[in-house]
Amino acid sequence: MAVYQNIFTQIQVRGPVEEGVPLSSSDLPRERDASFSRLLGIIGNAQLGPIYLGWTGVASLFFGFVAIEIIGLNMLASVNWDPIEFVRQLPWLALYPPPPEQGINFFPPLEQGGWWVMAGFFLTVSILLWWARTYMRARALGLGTHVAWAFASAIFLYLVLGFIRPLLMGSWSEAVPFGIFPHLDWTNSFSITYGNLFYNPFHCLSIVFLYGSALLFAMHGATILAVSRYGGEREIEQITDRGTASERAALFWRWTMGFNASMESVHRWAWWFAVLTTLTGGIGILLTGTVVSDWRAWAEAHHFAPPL
Ligand code: 07D
Ligand code: 07D
Repeated sequence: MAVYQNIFTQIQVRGPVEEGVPLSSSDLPRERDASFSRLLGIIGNAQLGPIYLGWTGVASLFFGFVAIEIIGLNMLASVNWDPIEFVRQLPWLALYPPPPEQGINFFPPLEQGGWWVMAGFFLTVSILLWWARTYMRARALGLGTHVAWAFASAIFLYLVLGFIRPLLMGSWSEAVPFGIFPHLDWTNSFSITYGNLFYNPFHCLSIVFLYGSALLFAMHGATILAVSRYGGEREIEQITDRGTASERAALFWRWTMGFNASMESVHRWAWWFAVLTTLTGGIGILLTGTVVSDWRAWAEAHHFAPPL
């Protein structure tokens, strides 16, 4: 056991509540009601609360609740308001967008996708308000707005899937339904309808960045944990009073793969990989059906795939 404790990182020692630098006296009440959760720290150390809500937070939760309510009640109606069946069949229940004959009708009959349009509208408002919250809280703390712009990239893909591309195609019926397996069925049939998404080079790029994000995150998380015995996770000390942690971490990667990112640039790598996953993905979806109707045929024509 002693050997194990040396090989693996020791759990961080829990310090006092991190209150941060008070911005103004009005921020002081937020220092109350903090607790710790080792589970939320994945058996490490994480602080739970207090939370800042503000008007964007309250409004976002409200609209999100309205959206979920519309989706949930429609699903409940689809099983004749039977709560047991609702729970049993939940993963397969759906709220579908309007049928093709409705085109882009912003007010289709409720039973013809009207509920879907409403739920989509409220969900989008909720997500955009949450985005505003990430932007405004960052500015209030004097931070850069990197989190907000990364989130914006995910929202771009979401908007492409459910709003921008359906608009370009002239029909809500192109959009994704709400529902756990129904949205997977949509994903599958989208690929089949447009000639196999594997041959869409932007889908390839998106996969590169998705897999790359997981790899980078694993490398970075593991590296920092591996040097936490030298205080590697204590960023302030690492910046102001460089010890051996970041030097060893850098040396490890230089030895194993010939170069090392810096304490700063590794986060740029991570940011770009994450952002490009949904950005390239969104471009790939935008092109599908609008510019390219069959990716396998497109790939053949562009010598990206051999003739079948
Ligand atoms: C771990 C952060 C926490 C987020 C969680 C998800 C909801 C939905 C709604 C019951 C990594 C919260 C879930 C709020 C509840 C109802 C009506 C993020 C983490 C825990 N998908 N997808 C899932 C969404 C699309 C695809 C799971 C959302 C596209 C595939 C979950 C969107 C396509 C697979 C989910 C969205 C697509 C999934 C787990 C929006 C192409 C799976 C997600 C808003 C990109 C996996 C049963 C997760 C699964 C899965 C949510 C869009 C494909 C339900 C909210 C249309 C192939 N998707 N998805 O952990 O197990 O993300 O499905 O665009 O295999 Mg999806
Ligand atoms: C969905 C961004 C929006 C999410 C937001 C979050 C809430 C929840 C939560 C309260 C995920 C809002 C959150 C509302 C609040 C709480 C708890 C990001 C989203 C704003 N594919 N494929 C991708 C692979 C195939 C298909 C991307 C692999 C088949 C379609 C990714 C394989 C077919 C689409 C990817 C594979 C197919 C994709 C998604 C392998 C199906 C897309 C990236 C190994 C048979 C999407 C260009 C992402 C895309 C997409 C991976 C296979 C279809 C890289 C690894 C061939 C239709 N696929 N795929 O980050 O962008 O999504 O494509 O087979 O639309 Mg694919």
